[in-house]
Amino acid sequence: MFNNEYLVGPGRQTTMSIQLKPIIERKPQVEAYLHHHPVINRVLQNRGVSAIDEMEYSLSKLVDPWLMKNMEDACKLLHQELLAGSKVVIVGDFDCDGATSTSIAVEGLKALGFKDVHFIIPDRVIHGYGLTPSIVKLAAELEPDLIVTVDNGIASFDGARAVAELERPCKLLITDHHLPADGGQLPTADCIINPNQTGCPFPSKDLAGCGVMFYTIMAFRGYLRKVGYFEQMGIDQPNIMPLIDLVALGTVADVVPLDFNNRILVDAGIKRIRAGHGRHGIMAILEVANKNPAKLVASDFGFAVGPRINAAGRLEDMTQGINCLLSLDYDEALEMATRLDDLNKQRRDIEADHVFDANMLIDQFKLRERKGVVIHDPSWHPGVVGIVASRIKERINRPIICMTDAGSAQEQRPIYERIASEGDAKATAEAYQLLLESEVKGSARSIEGVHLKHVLDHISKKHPEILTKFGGHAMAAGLSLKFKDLERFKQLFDEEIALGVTDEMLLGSIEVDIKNVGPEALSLELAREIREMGPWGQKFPEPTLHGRFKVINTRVLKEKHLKLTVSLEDDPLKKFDAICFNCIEDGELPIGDSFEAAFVLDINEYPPGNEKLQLMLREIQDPVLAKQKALVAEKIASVREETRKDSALNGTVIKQDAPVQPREARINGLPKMERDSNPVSRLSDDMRDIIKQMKENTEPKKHSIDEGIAPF
Ligand SMILES: [Mn+2]
Repeated sequence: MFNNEYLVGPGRQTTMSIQLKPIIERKPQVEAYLHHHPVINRVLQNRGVSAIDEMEYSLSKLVDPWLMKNMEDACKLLHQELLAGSKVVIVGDFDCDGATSTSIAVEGLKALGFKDVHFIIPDRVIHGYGLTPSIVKLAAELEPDLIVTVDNGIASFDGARAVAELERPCKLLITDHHLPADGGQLPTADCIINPNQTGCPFPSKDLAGCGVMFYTIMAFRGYLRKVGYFEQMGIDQPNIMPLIDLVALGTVADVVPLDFNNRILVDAGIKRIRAGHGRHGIMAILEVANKNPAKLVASDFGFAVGPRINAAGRLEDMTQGINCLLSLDYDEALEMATRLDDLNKQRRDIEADHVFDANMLIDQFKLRERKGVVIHDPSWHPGVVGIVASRIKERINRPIICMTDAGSAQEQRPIYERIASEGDAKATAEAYQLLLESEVKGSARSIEGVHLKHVLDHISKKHPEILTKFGGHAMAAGLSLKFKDLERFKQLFDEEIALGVTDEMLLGSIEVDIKNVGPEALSLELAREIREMGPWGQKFPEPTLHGRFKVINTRVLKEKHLKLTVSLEDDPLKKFDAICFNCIEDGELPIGDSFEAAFVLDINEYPPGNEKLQLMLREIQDPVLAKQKALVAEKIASVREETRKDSALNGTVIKQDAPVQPREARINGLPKMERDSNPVSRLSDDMRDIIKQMKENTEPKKHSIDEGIAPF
């Protein structure tokens, strides 16, 4: 093996080291010859595609909805309620999958004849996730005859009981895609549709919540056709295809694996939008996001549309996102999309602010020395902690939990702070007791190989008193606990992760399809072909290549992205445009430098109408850069340490989990440099200065009197 460890600076007294992530070439899963282009052939083999028609997506190849357990019962129930003229309340969820599922349910049921359809979305802070008794209470105010959950409900035992106990009788249809509780127990409902419930033969287990609801609508339409409903009513069978763009959006935004069935759904949605037939809401969001609908790819749902919808659920109320998706008027939709875009900008600012805080806590408390990291800041926004956890995970590559006072601690902390400021010791102690008993909650993100839900299961089995609530998947989870147990939980989480994690896992790796590609792999034609072969996404990744390059030219864009002209190391004459996003903090690439990179083939369309190949560099690997990066990281850590000392001198001690000053006071206590409204770009400037200084200091010395002379 090659030595990929670089110590910082010769002879420096430091323990900091930077290791390059190994680049791993994916192995072919099949041997079949699939495509005339060797790159695409290998990409498909790597993904286990066994015949080329698996890349031809047609709705006729969708898995049969009648394979879903209880589908017949669900249709009978819906038919009964339709004939009875029932009032339906959809209970959705506050993320993009929940919003698209809700929209599909509302629009689909109305299209099939329901006249009185309403929806409610729980508030993340007030009700929490799922069909909770409090959301049932809210739904009951609308006097429904039928409650339909979408993208939630499979583990809502109390909520289902609350529906059964309603004074006014109300049926319950649960549709969900999440895993049932440990042991497979299900809540009591009139009918449950979920491909992941025990005994459901539906083969595609990766449907998102929106996919499950779309399947229910699809089956129900078939059922109504079979019983002659449309004939009796003298109406044409309604077209449900206009729902497919919602299915595509929710499926990509929920990051479920894009298995064959999901790729068919996503592809159909993308084609509809590319042809200009997307719904007003989605078209309007694409417009405010500056995306050309005719060139839409799956990742645009994940990076452009999804975040704008999600911003509503994070900062205000997902009803805004759903109203935009359901809007029947383009101008109205555009107005709503503009509002969503504003919310998304706010979300980005809040996120940058929190990420800055989190980085500071990590450096200050040397949290990189832990295997599993838990950080808590009472002022963080509960709708944003999940993204903050994702960002920090990318940086430190460890399982991480970001927590805030979203539970009862949010009410208790200001009370405690007020009493404490009044100076009555006894009252303060009592208020602090109440604060200790109150609840904090957070969002967890994991790395490859660490199953978060299992980790939390283990902790909960060994220490049943610690976690008041938790749930989730392998890569993401949510949890609540009492503030008094926080320090102990930090320890337990670290220990539990340490049991299963290896150094290799903490280092991470980069997977590519082909290593050391030559010029034949770098063409606009291939880039176009790859784009047309999509959708690419979760568990069916966009083709990623690896090559060795030489820097011909570099230019910094918007103070954070690097635009380069490069050539392949072995072929210096052919030049290629390349771009690397958000990499300026990593250091500089000198002209003439050689580096390795993992990249995807991207098409740059600026100026419009002029398509050019652009290599989108996902990861640059260069020993020189790695050294710089380590130096920069160390320098930044020391700047932060000084900042902390300064703010301590100013009387604003930032101490984790101690009673914390109101946010404004804290921010005002920081030196000017750190208080820029956009700390990320601010930091970039600092770092460029540091890099510049460093370069001056590491310029090869012409000669040195010490050189070659023994110290004795
Ligand atoms: Mn979902």
